[in-house]
Amino acid sequence: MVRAQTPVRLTAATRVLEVNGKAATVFGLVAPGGQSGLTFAPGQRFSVTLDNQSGQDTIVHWHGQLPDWRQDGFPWPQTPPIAAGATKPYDFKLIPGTFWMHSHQGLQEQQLMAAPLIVQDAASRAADMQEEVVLLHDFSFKSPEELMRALTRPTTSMGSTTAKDGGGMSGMGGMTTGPADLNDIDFDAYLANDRTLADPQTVRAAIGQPLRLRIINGASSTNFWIDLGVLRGQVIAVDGHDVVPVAGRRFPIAMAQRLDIVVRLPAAGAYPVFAQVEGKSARTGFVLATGGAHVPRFSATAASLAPAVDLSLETKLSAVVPLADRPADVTLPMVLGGDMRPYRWSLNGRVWPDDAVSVIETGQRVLIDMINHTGMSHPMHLHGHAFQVMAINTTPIVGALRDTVLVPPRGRVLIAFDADNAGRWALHCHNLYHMAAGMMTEIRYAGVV
Ligand SMILES: [Cu+2]
Repeated sequence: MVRAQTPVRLTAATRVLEVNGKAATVFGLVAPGGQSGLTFAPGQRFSVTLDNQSGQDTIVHWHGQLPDWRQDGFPWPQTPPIAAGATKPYDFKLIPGTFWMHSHQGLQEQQLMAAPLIVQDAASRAADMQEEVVLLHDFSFKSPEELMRALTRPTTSMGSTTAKDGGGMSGMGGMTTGPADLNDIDFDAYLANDRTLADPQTVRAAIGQPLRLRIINGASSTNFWIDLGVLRGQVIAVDGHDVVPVAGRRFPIAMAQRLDIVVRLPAAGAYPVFAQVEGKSARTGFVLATGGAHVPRFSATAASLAPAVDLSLETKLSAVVPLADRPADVTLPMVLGGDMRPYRWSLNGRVWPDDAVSVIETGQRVLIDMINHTGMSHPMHLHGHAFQVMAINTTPIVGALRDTVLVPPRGRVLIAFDADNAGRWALHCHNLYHMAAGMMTEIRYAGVV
């Protein structure tokens, strides 16, 4: 039986968090029950009324979902931001998996206007597996505008919690030929579901029972390593799309990516799951514990620095349902350029909004050949399509389906998608500050105006 859905009200709001013992006013995307974000049952549509109570103009992007472009949540001229106090209705077919939503307006994402968007599928529902959703974020008591000004100001004098120390570190992922440059910003805290390791979320789970972690990297400018400690996990999906399971204890997650990891607790006790910042000892996390187990305090500082997030996992991934095997109709070269000084990031030498539009046609198999000429990695996100990773540094793979892929320093990643969603679509670096400094372009279907 198909029931008409009553639209869910999602409120873009402000809220107050306590971080490191201090109050901070941030944004949120809040469901009627007060929880962050939305969870949909199998077969439900994204029938939502977005109520903008944030006090600012905003627009919210349904990251990884495949709506009509006018509902995608990008501030095109045809789809302007929602004014403060206004509402906007949405209705589109959902695809199952771990997704998220975030503001695509200015730098609001840094102020935590981000939340999970979970769509259960019938099989995982039937398995009745315990699930936990964890949204990671980076946090600063400074405003994002202040952080951006520190990055773009011409001098190099920067405060300790604002700017990077400038040194960078050697890439350890085997992809780089020169020093990699990590972490544009030194944040005041890193959050897992709004909490630090001083007061982490504790999830109670039974011994031996499978537990599905849906981990979302909602950070604006931070790549993490997920460290399961003594637990061993299996990655079963990335960016909401099922992969042939990959086992391990440490997995990289770039900005905007998601990892679905199944773990089991081997015995009574408390098991921390850390998210450690690449190039740093700083970490956040949460705790899995059996009923009644004592949960000790876990340090927010790891014993050693984490290496650069790399493509070590990517090379092992393959989609459960890959794209059909067919030749490409068009290949779009995409050169990732730019530098820290001046702080400007480009695609094919152009800086948004002065970008060169790539025009494609419905029905084409499109390749994008991304070549990174910079000393930083860039998590590249394409709106409106799931793409498959086809080659890493010219080595072909039958990779994962994704919506965001990391292109390492001086690395090269080839992706493919089928042009089946006519519209205007953004392709951009998901480092918020790189995007704001120009690393964005448009892929437009011929005939769309
Ligand atoms: Cu970037």
